[in-house]
Amino acid sequence: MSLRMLVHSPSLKQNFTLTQDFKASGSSYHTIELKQEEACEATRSVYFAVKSTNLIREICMFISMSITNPLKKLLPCVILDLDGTLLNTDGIVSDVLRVYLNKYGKQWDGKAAYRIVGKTPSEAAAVIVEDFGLPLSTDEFVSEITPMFSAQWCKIKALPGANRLINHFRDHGVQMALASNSPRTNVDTKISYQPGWKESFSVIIGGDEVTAGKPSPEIFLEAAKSMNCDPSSCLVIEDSLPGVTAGKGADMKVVAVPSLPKQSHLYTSADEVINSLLDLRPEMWGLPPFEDWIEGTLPIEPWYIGGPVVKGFGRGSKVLGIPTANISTEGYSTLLQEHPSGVYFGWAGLSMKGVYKMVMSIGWNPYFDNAEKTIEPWLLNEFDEDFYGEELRLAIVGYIRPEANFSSLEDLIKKIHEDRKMAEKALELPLYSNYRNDSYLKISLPGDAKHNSLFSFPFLSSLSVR
Ligand code: ADP
Ligand code: RBF
Ligand code: MG
Repeated sequence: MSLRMLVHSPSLKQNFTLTQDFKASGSSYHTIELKQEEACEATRSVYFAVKSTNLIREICMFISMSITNPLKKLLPCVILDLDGTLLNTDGIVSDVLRVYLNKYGKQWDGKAAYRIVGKTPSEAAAVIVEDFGLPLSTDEFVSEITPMFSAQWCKIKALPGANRLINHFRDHGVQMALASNSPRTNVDTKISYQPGWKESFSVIIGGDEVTAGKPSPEIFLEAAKSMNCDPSSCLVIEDSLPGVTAGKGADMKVVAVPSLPKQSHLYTSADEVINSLLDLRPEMWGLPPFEDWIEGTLPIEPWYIGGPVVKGFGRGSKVLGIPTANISTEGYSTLLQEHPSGVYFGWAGLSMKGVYKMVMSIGWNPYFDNAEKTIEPWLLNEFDEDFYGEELRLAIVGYIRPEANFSSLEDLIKKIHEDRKMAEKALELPLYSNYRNDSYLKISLPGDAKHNSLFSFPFLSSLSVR
């Protein structure tokens, strides 16, 4: 599709006519790459995201703004939070607090996590000491807990999509800053375990390097200043509410990626709320689009999960006409915590039967608002009968979209059938089809010696994650 635009540049006192082709990218957005040869001495690129239907007015406004300052750097700068945004810190925080509170005869139930996310260490400590009625001062608590946290930093994993995002922006010359409420030395230590991160940021600021941490905008304003970037040209990516408040207070664009579930309705001041870094569309913010989406699907680092098929909510076939073979999530809480909710696809190996294409959701099924995070794999094959109790192995190789709510059951069903089509087609691509032969899926197929041993010792089936 071609788009003709009349663009006015107040600074150059001229009108320009630009013709651009739409380039399909992702599922529901089109990307336009605009080369501004007419307006600038050097060729520069600006990226736009438009929903296929509208927004031509918005495109013209955006171009007009860019050409107003033709000599100014056009690509926005990106400011990233660390804990909960790039690093999966939440699991470590819970693990440490569980052990620590046990010493005082208290139980960590995860609820306090909602009150400490995004806070500075001493603010978070005050919340814990008060909530659990601990018999010590905030400072004493901090000095006891700090070494326990530090011992875990080497184990913190990058969140899904974090390395992809950092590499993408670095390779496209987008300036990035890291702005964290954690003290600077903690930030430095934490990122030292993540290859390539330190060199990717042109600015790193810790909470102790400013007079007030988030929600004060100071840390973001400081980061923008150090990058020589106007605050209005900065995109902040943040998981916490204090961080979003700080970003908006700094007059920046803010994309929120809440790290705790079922919180997105609280992030009303953010410019956009996404479910995970996999859902970021840089072109919506004038940044170069990701180029790794293939036919509406995103290849991911494959992950594996398996176990005996158990009873689910009892509504897959009955309510939706879409059976989903649930596997027991017992023992997989870490694996489930590590993977963002969403719609994924891959291959499913079923003992005694074979290997099939599979599309699944992982999460809380917003339409039904489940209390528990579950995996709902739909095997793309007609079976004559149920297979409860059989060993099911999944290789999850690609991502399609975040879980969504729908205004009717019909809409949910329609969308799941679209997911099915997309997965069925994508799994034919060599990139994904090769995993069909993964030995993990075949370990328990008939005639396989390992199959027999697995089923002679049923307890082994609970060890099937790798
Ligand atoms: P539940 O709520 O117990 O998971 P569902 O209505 O979702 O029940 O149906 C899932 C069950 O249906 C699976 O456990 C499996 O035994 C059976 N089944 C039959 N065909 C399929 C299929 N194509 N994909 C997944 N499960 C299937
Ligand atoms: N449930 C939702 O509430 N929102 C979704 O976006 C959603 N997407 C799904 C996509 C696929 C491919 C599958 C298999 C299921 C999806 N579900 C979703 C889950 C569905 O609600 C669930 O399978 C039933 O509730 C049965 O437990
Ligand atoms: Mg089910």
